[in-house]
Amino acid sequence: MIKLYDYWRSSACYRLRIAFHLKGLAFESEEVSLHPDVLAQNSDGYKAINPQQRVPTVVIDGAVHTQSMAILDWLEETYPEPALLPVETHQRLRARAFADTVACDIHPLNNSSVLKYLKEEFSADQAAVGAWYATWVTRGFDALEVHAQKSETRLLFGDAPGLAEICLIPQMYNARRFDIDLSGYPKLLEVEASCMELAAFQKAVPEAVKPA
Ligand SMILES: N[C@@H](CCC(=O)N[C@@H](CS)C(=O)NCC(=O)O)C(=O)O
Repeated sequence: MIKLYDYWRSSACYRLRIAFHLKGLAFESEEVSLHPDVLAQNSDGYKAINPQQRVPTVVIDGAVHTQSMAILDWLEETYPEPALLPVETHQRLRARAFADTVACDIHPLNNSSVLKYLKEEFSADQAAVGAWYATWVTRGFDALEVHAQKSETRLLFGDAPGLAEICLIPQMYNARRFDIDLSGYPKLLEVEASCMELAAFQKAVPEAVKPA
């Protein structure tokens, strides 16, 4: 059994929830609340588990691991079916690059502790923080829409979801939370709609796992 230190609204946790469901793996979640009034990630107890004070953390066979993309790599190596990457090497590379655009270029700039730092250290008001968020998400999505438009399949790199969708769908959820207009990304919206027809995505969606 895999243990996931999880927060319902965390997009990095959402990636792992989707992937575990796609692979058909059982996991149990323990909440680490990132809510601004709680900030459980900064508690001494959680810091002892994850010194970076972020989610997700997983415990696999008693071993503690962090970083969603590294955990997704482990997952693919350990449970190759169903595959999360295309077989053809250039398509594999493209799928990884698509996922990295979210995980390396969009998400880190929009992390809650980064936005908090902008407010606290640079006196950014809500409008400035919103503009910061919108800038990085739209620059990333503009590029991803161009790549997605080249796809001739139902989803991004085939007819089944993989690493690219696992990263994209949580970031789109996150963008809506910040009132980003996604209407300029028709292919991304189409891919999202197709993913949301699948049980693995439905079960992982934040509202489905939100603690009562
Ligand atoms: N690169 C990390 C990012 C983890 C991350 O930034 N998690 C966010 C939630 S999506 C977090 O814990 N934020 C709380 C904080 O920074 O205090 C991964 O992919 O696992």
